[in-house]
Amino acid sequence: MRPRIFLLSLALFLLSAHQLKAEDGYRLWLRYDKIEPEERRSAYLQQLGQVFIDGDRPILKAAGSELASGLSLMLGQAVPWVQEPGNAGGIVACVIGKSQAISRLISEEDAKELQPEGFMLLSRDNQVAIAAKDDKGILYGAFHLLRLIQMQKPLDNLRIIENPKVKLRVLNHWDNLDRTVERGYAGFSIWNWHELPEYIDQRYIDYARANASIGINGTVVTNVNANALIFRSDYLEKAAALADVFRPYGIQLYLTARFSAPIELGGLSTADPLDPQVRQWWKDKAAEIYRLIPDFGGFLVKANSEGQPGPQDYGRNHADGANMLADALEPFGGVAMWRAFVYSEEEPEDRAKQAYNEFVPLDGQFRKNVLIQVKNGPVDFQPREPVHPLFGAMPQTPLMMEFQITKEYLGQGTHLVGLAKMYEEILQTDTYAEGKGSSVAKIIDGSLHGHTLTGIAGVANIGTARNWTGNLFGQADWFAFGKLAWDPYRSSADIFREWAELSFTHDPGALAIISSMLASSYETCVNYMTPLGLHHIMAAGHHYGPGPWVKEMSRADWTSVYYHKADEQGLGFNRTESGSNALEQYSPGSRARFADMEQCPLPFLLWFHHVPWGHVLPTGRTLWEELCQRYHQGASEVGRLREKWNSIEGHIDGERFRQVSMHLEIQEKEARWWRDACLSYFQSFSKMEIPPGLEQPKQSLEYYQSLHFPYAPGIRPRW
Ligand code: GCW
Repeated sequence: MRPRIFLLSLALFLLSAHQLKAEDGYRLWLRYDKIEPEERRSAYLQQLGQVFIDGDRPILKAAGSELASGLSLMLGQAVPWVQEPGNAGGIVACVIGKSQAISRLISEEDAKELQPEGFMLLSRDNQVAIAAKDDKGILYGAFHLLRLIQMQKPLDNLRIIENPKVKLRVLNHWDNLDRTVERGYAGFSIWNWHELPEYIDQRYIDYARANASIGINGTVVTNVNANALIFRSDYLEKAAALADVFRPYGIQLYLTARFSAPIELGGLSTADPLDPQVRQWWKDKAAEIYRLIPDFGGFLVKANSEGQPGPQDYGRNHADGANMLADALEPFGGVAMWRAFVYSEEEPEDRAKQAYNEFVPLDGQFRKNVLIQVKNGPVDFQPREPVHPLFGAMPQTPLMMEFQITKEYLGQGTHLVGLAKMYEEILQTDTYAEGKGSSVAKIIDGSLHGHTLTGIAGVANIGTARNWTGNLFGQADWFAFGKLAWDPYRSSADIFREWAELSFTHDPGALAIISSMLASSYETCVNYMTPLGLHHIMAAGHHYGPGPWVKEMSRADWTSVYYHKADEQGLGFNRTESGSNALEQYSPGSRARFADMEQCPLPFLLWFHHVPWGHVLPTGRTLWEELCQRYHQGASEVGRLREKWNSIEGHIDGERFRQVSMHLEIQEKEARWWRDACLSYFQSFSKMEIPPGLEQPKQSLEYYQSLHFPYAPGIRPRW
């Protein structure tokens, strides 16, 4: 059969787009700039003249176009892709080079190492091959190869095998149907419900490409604070149009399910999960969705939490609710992702304990296609939390990790904070659930308790901002999420280095600086916001800026004073046996780390202990001195971040350099504000002086308390 040559329309589009918009961040890490110098380009051309793919199924077509356009742009000459059918042995293959004899490159032994969605990159005799068990593997392999070339790595004697360690790698968009984004700091929702399904924004395609390039294979396009309208047939058609865009990129679409939808949309009088009519309503709804979206992923549900309806409204439990939805999805292969971020109308004595109390008794009662989605920490995406005690405590249930990529509590749109460091810290935490070596990563990838259905979710930081994430360095967090979802054991250092090189420059000195900025920025942020285990001391509502004084809210566990418990004696939440005993929810191994005030690691000290102001810490300083020290250190380190960035000015294009500079300037100002506001407030309890040598707050506590920010984004305005 004569190979069919596909037109390089995408390549041409990208070429012209690149010339118009030089470096505004739109291209993310998929920049495909022309390789320089010319000799290097020609060396690649020896190996990469043409792309042969054994099929023209949609995902293979997407891989072919991406390879052809990426290679054409980087090599400065058209690299076509052709369909080359039929490779034996259940392997899908793609060969890049001058001829297509794939069988010479891949042995049966090699092929055995491949798992679903995994890929292998091999090279020999001026040929590079991508082999996989399925089309998605080819797509991921194509992006991997393009990345190697972007980073100008040699392609000789390649033998790379990568299999994803987690099955469902999904973004959660907290996007409302009116296009506002809850906790979004990058503009409005990219889903234009008004113009869908007819108008397909190029952004949808580029969004899918970006996600596929880092292995993300699912997306929940609606907010967990859900609107039942998404299940109306007109909205479903719009969602189906998005699913059609995502499909060739291996991305499944999911929707959030409002538990009361059978009442609101279906006209029923109840949403009781044991009511036959309700159950039938969900079955019919699932069938309707699958008619429109045959590869629909399933539902994500927030129930009985922060006012959302749920099974407890009818005296049922989370398993009753989740199982009802799982039963509706099961005939079609869908999953129900049920969130463990719950807290009820009645205030518990410690909110950090509630999810564990509600879910652990249900272990073993969930259907096979239910995953429980658990935030990384027990309170709420704080700058630093100990790991959620549910990890390891429900061995019979697959637990999904939920990370927040959007920085609700970590500086929102203006702060540079390399979140991979936080994700890594959590994933590598030993839960001691099955003895030493029971890391969170092993729970998430299913290996600790033998689960094959596994997942990880990230609350997206994506919006209509031209550079997608508002803060340019937010792109690094999106990238890192994908990388860690694929392989939760990867090191943040590798990820930072890779992102920096794909995004900015090949200069080793500049790369070292950008990577070090990302690496240190997390600890820096924790220091100027919530050092030593402090948490939930942000301003109320929008959570922008400091608000340790917040105490008048409709419920105590929304206030700051509930969490820091500052008084004349000291600071911190006693969660030991003599306090709320949240510690009891951890396995004995973890408990032992935290139980003793003298031994407790300093990053978690005030999370677990109420510590006297004058108590001397292992650093030799009193608690008060250490607190002052850390707040000051954090704020001054932002100054160093700025210096570092300024030092690489010549290596970064003007527009992106300025974007980051301006944000760093804001970050420094805000870090000082955090420091001064918090220390002034805590000083009103400690009654101690800020140690000599450290800058004194410029303003009074009353001044900091009087500040208001009606324009802070992220929630629906209430003013
Ligand atoms: O972090 C909190 C946010 C809410 C969010 C909630 C949740 C979507 O402040 O805006 O609601 O968590 O995770 O459900």
